[in-house]
Amino acid sequence: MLGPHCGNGNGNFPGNGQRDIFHPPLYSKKLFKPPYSNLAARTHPITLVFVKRLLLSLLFAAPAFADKPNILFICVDDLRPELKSFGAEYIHSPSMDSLVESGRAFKRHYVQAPTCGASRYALLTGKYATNGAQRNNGALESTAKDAEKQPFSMPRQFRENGYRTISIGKVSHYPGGLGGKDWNDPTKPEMPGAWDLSMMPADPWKTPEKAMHGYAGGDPRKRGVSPPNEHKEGDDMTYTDGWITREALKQMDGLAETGKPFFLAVGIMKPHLPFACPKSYLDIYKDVKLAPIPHPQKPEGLSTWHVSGEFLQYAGGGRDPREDPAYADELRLSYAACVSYADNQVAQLLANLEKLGLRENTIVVLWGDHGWHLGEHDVWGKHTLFEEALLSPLVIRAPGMKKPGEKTDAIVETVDIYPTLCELSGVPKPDGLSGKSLTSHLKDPSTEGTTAVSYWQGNETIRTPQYRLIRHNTKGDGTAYELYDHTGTDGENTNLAAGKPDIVKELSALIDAKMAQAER
Ligand SMILES: [Ca+2]
Repeated sequence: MLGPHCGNGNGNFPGNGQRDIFHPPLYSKKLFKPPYSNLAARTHPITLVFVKRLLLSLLFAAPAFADKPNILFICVDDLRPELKSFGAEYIHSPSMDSLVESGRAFKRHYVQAPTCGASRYALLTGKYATNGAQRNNGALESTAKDAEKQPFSMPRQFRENGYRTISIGKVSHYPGGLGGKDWNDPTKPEMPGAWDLSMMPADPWKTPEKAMHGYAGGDPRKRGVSPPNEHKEGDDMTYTDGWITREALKQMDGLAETGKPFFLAVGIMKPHLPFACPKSYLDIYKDVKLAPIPHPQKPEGLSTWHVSGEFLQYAGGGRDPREDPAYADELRLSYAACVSYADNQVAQLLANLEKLGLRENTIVVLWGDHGWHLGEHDVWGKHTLFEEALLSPLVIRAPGMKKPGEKTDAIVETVDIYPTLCELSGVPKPDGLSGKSLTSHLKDPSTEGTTAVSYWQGNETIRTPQYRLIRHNTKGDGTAYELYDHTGTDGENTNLAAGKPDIVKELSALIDAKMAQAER
């Protein structure tokens, strides 16, 4: 199962009198006090387990865990580093930027796979994928069939060490965490034992599968008919992320009352296709003049270029962004609007954390599950091993961290997150994790990074400070590789593999050495 259905201010935090940074004028304010009593969110039977555990916890409070930090983990689907604080000056992203200002932004964070399910598999298991089943969108669901063989997931590890764990929205691959028909089968959890509660408030769209690609009014996607972008008038509840945030705020309120440490994961769906969000967010960009798309030409030689199949299943009314610059810019601004819509969800989560007095005892992670080509290399989508598809934003804010607001250029990977959160929380690290803790980077942003490996189908790549090597799953020698030098501004357009066999050999061996860590 490949990607077609899967596609995604600056200043200080409130608490010092600057709460207004969470209320940019063009964002809807009324959602900051959601009408929880009207909530009719879909809840699967795991909720019953949660309620039972909640009652038990009230009877048997666990003070031994009370000093552990909470974790608020925010996943943003298909978010490339298209944020003002990451250098995209035209983007209105004050809340994510405020997190950057008070935390540690990793400017060179690479995902393991340029597709939702496989990237999240690496995040949630902390392991590189070593076979095809772990490299596609069904990675968690398929490995969960034999729970004994599935790596011990991060939320399960926290849950078994005193944490209450809740997932709202798209955290694992399927929003709500269930596989099967309509992504809605309670007998098919993607990560058995991981969550006290896992849900997707899909109400207007009926099922998580329809919500994943939902339009205003509860309309689901119709392949070949529905447009790639839509911006109807309305508040945040017009589209899916408003529902996810409302439920997440409700759950955060409840968690704050338990007195136990929590691991609350919130999966925001935008800017994943379709680029659909309220018109007010698009209006932010009405006067923006975009710079030309960098290197929009199709690669001439061997590459992971593709025909943009995920994008082309939407109906553009006969227009193609690869041939129509005006349409390309329209889509780029729709993506930007969806980033701002996602940003307002982050705003509400952070503001609620503040309101509940939890900021000083909560680790916040913001993570994009992979990048996205907005026309670079003649691709509209992900699913390549180019920089555009593999680079995503990662921000970690830990209580008491040194030098907040200083960014790091160190190369880090998604698999590093699991051991980092274990170390910060005093939760034991399971054996066999592929990544390395990033706590040294939180202490000192000048700490050197390592290298990052990624994979897509049978092809593999490694990024070093200077090079990217891509190793294709084809027989042969120099023709099976792409080697790009990042010293200059070439942008992965000149394949140097044929002239640098020693570098190719060295980096290819490094891929093998790193991937071998997953076999331990
Ligand atoms: Ca994604």
